[in-house]
Amino acid sequence: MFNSIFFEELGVKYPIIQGGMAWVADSSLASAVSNAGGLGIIAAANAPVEYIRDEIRKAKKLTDKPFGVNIMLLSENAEEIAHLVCEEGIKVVTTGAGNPGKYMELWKAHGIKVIPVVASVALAKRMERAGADAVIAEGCESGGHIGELTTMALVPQVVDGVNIPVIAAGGIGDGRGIAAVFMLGVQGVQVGTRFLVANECTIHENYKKKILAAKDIDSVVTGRPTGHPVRVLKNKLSRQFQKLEKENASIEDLEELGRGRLQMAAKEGDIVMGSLLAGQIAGLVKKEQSCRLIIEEMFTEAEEAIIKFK
Ligand code: TUI
Repeated sequence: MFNSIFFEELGVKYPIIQGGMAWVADSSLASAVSNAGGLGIIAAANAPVEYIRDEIRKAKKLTDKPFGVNIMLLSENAEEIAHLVCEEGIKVVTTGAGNPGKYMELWKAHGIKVIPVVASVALAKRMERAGADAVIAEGCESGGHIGELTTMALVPQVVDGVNIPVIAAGGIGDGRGIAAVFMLGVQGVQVGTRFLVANECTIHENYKKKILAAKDIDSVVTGRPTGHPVRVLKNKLSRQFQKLEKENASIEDLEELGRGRLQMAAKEGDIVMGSLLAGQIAGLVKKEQSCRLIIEEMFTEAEEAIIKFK
């Protein structure tokens, strides 16, 4: 029922992309998603280039299915990663937190499918003109760095604004969410938060427990004054951010407070002073499962949701 020519051409069974979650989306998660019939993604974030090369090579050993790399454009390493994906023969690149226009020609010359994450119609149109193969329209329900619009408002406007496939992201955690955004005209979904608790996701158990215990109102957006708002689960760190923001602290002080916090949460399991990136849909995520079960369950539910209305 949820057939998508775009994903079929990529050799991907289910129209689902795993979010390029910084310090979370490694070769273990990406290969498990790809082996389960979705499109797995390794997040380059601001990790050292050699670490990302190793992760790409590990993923190649773990799956013979296509997988992609997410490039976080605010990273100092973005340019080097842009070349690395060409050297490593990566087939799909997703980008976040910026405009990847300057790399587009390079990636197209290497036959890479480019799928930028956009948070506005204007950027979606610019990306289409620059040669993007599809765009991911990401609403502010998402975890991590976000734009202003909700998925419900952004997605249909992007669908109407471009002639390339649109993939929806933000607030999609089960099959009802998939069915809903297909009604808005998309060809696929990107899911992050639900994969945080996948068996194959290597983040610290403490982080997984926080996701499983989260309620609907447990996330908050910090960092607005820096120009890079980020949705996280509430904890001592987020409260410190809010306090500094209220006191009109300098951008340097806010950035200093944020340094290294993703690794602290994901790798060390510091759920008090680490940055627990998660979407608003965390409240819906109640069980740890394999990536295969997550994907199969979500698409079965989506079909059931549609059949109800037939
Ligand atoms: O990129 C993400 N999510 C992320 S990146 C990240 S690491 C980070 N940590 C602290 C501060 C900033 C980043 C954690 N989570 N999602 C994709 C995304 N891209 N969401 C929103 C956007 C976006 C926003 C504005 C893309 C482009 C844009 O405008 C660019 C332009 O030039 O118009």
